[in-house]
Amino acid sequence: MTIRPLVILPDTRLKLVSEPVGPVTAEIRGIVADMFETMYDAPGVGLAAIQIGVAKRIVTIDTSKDENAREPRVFLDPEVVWSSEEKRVYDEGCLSIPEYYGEVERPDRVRVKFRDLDGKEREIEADGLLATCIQHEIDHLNGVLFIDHLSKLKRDRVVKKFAKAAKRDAA
Ligand code: K1U
Ligand code: ZN
Repeated sequence: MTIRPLVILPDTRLKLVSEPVGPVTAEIRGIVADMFETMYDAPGVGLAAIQIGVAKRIVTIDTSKDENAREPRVFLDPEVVWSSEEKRVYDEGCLSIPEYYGEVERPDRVRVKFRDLDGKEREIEADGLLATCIQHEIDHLNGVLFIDHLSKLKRDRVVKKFAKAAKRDAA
């Protein structure tokens, strides 16, 4: 298992639409293991494969509060099949946009269809942080960032700030 470098804004790979996973091979299992290693190290509660530069529809999540009672979840090819009318606002962060937070409104509960690491089709109903996180991660699979849900003014400001930092780091 390897901690992989995170893809950071304004890297254009974050705008890619990721590809379906296909068969669950040893390579896919290796990517998932590296995603958990990277997510726990960051630390984060979720990660989409594109955040380590892999454009496949793979998501890892662990919203447990206790480091000694981990609840790792893997979602392959996840799809929201139902969402509640009720909304919830959460001050979201993103490992690809470090130290920036913004309030995003999303459905409070969602039903998500996905495959597990045995390739078995499953469905869960999520609420609370898990619902927010899975929607944030599915957005990543479609090249959408949480800042795309903010006003143009806020989005432009943060993109400009990270573009400037990237330019400075490259010099
Ligand atoms: O996808 C990502 O960039 C990971 C992101 C997931 C997320 C967080 C909050 C709302 C929606 C989605 C993060 O994990 S940011 C870091 C974070 O929230 C956190 C880190 C340590 C402890 C608790 C939370
Ligand atoms: Zn993110």
